[in-house]
Amino acid sequence: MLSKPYRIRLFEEIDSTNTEAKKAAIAGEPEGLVILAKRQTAGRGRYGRKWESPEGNLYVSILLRPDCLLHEAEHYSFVTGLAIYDTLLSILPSSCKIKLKWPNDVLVNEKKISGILLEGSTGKNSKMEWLIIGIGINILHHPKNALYPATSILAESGKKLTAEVLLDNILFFFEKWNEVLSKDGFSVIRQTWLARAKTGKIIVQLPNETIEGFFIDLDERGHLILDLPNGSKRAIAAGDIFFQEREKQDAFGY
Ligand code: BT5
Repeated sequence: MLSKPYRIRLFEEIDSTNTEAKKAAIAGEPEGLVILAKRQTAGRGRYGRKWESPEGNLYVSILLRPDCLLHEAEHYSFVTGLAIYDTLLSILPSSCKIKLKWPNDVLVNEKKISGILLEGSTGKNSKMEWLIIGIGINILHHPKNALYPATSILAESGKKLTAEVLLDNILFFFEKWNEVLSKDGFSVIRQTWLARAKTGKIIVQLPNETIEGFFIDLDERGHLILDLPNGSKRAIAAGDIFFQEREKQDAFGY
């Protein structure tokens, strides 16, 4: 649980809400700061990839100072995924199929509607000093040629929501799942996340390797457990996954 209520700072335009939150963290800002921007000029994904950030979508970063170790901070990616899932469930028509995609995406009707970017810094003994949770949700716009097929709330439901309404919901559900993490630990988060996730036959793209296998589980760290064709198992800490039936072309066409 956060010791203080959220303090929302709104920007018309910013390079990246994560970068702004990071500056505040380094300057000693207490946790609970929320950086919200109408548009970003240098929105980032993982590995320095670009996050398309025109006006009309949600771009937000939350500053936390969790009392945990580096590997435990990864759990917040799953907490955030569950909060986005609940938010979309409360907004979208029931005909929309919402799925979590490892490690940091939310899909609606098989397309990416949201991405999460965690950035943090550790001090002594690998304890977290600060953690920034960056969230992008496509409300009105989505890219046409993304790494993974993309969509928006407008495209899936015809609804034109504001980023503020969406953020209220995100923070509400984030607190709910954050409390579950504090009280019950990662196992409940993990089980719930898995029950809402897209699993199955996948291709994993790593920087120097492409692996095929069956996504069967998450371990205690949130790493993906892959069942390999030779019967062995392999834990994957980070990477991009593509589901084999429909997305083989996307996986190699980027
Ligand atoms: C992510 O990265 O999915 C994390 C995105 C986090 C964005 C938020 S916005 C607020 C905060 N401030 C920031 O600067 N960032 C965070 P990744 O899994 O690496 O996916 C990036 C890939 O998604 C890109 O290479 C594109 O192919 C695709 N992409 C870019 N913009 C997109 C969009 N708006 N919707 C869907 N896909 C997109």
